Amino acid sequence: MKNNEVARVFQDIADLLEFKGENVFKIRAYERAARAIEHYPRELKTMIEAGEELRDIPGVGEAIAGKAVELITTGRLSYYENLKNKLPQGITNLLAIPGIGPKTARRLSGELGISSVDELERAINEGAVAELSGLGNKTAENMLHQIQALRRKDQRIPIGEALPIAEEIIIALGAVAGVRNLTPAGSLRRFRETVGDIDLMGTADNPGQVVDAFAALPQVAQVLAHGSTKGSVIVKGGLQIDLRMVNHDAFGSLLQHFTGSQQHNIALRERGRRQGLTLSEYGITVTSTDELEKFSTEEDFYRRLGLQYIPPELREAQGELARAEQQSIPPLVELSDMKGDLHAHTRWSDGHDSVEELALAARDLGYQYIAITDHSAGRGIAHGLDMDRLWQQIAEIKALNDRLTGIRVLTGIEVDIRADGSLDFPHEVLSRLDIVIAAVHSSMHQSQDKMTRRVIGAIEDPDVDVIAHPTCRLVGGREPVAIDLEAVFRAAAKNDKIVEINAMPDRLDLKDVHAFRARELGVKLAIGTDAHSTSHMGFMRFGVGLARRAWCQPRHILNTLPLSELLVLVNRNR
Ligand code: DGT
Ligand code: CA
Ligand code: CA
Repeated sequence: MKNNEVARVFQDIADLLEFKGENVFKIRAYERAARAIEHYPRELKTMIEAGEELRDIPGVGEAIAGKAVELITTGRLSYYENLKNKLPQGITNLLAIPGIGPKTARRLSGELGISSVDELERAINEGAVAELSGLGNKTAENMLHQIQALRRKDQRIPIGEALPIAEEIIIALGAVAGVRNLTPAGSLRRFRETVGDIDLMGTADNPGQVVDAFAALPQVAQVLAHGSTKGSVIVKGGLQIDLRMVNHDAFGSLLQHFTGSQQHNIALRERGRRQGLTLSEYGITVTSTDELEKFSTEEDFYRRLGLQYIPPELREAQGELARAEQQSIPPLVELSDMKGDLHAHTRWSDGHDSVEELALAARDLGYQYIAITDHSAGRGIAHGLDMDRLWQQIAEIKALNDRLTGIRVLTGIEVDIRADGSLDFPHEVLSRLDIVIAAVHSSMHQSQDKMTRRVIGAIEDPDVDVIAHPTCRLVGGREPVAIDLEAVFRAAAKNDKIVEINAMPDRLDLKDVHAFRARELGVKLAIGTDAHSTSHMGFMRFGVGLARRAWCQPRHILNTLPLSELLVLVNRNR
């Protein structure tokens, strides 16, 4: 059972206790634990297996730690089951709808017999909910909106789809006179792997004009709200976009507020309260005098609170405030730090472009090097290279390096780790290449034990430099393979091997919390795009965003090294 599932159970418990009218401190304790567990960078399951204490997690007390252990080791929690059994069925689903508190839920269930979201929707459409005394049409309509929003939220959009849409709209709105600072906020700016919606912020001489242009965009399928400073639309394809515009001098607090995360903002507001300050999207109010201070930049906003600037990717309420207070947030890796791409495919295997086309694209991106890592001819991989074709490719790369200036093409391979743990190519071949990345592409349903040994075997092979996409998961698609990442990371650290952050937005593998843990264990990471065409090389920014969420600095990322230092490192075993 994963952390977010555990967190959901504790949040449910909090809601059920509230429904019952229980002690507020007890309710808060479950809520706090749910949040702490949801954002905790390590899987609780792994901690339990390692015999570590869950009580050490801030926000998790003795009683809740015990319940977490029961839940994770047995898959169920008797306390939770008992609680649910004593309450009307389906009540949890109603409580999950924003705006429906325990009191309303009790009436919907008691007076109308509603026990599911679908039943509630039907009752609203039939007018039964509006007829409940004290509720009325407006409340019922609002519930309907919340249900629809909730359904949309269920279908989160991968960042790889959302960011280009946001950028397209930013370009279109940039044509309005007097507009400035148009930028994504929310989870998109924090580089979460999926987003519930797109939040856009900006400033303008005349904010209303920009909102008008927004509502009139050809991409828009439905306008949900249209005011003088904000608008909300659904674009074709079903994604919601919220736009907020203010005058130029108040941009910093607006952007800060709507970048979130909500938990980060809650912690920040709490801190402000202790300083006698009230925080909002409009600025900071000195509580005693009611005087509003405006901020044109986020830097100024954080400085006013005595804090170092906090990069959006870190705003997840995971200790970033304490670090900002000590001015000790490190400089995170940036796209401009990247000196090359270490994972790319050409027409030699299943890519679309030639080695030369990739090399020139890499040079255009300002890189010093690109590694060509086509597939080996393992079973199940189309057009993998056999030894003969690999030698031909190496000769082509050698000739290319003699001809091209300003970019070095590294020879490489994405060698398949077979089901039995052996590699597709022998030492004689692998030792001739600049860089060897190894990855699993088949037999993905092996037991955790077997898979873990399979990957660690590759890590211990002296010819292997990098383990690519270690969990094989696909965002919103294939589940990760069963693998003990903690053990993989420890083996990588011990053998001085590199683990990949695969930047392809469908993969993002390692994911943020795992990259965080790998870095903590001293594992060196590499960001590879897994490009199958020159256009995919732009995926690097997604990998960098993910690495930043894992608090990575340039020194944690192999391919921030200049060519000369990189070559020393990957050739150390050859
Ligand atoms: P998402 O859209 O689910 O991927 O996540 P976010 O973080 O983008 O959340 P969203 O779009 O609901 O709100 C954007 C930010 O606005 C959020 O991170 C914090 C801030 N915010 C301000 N007021 C509220 C509020 O009343 N509720 C929520 N959820 N967020 C708020
Ligand atoms: Ca959002
Ligand atoms: Ca939003």
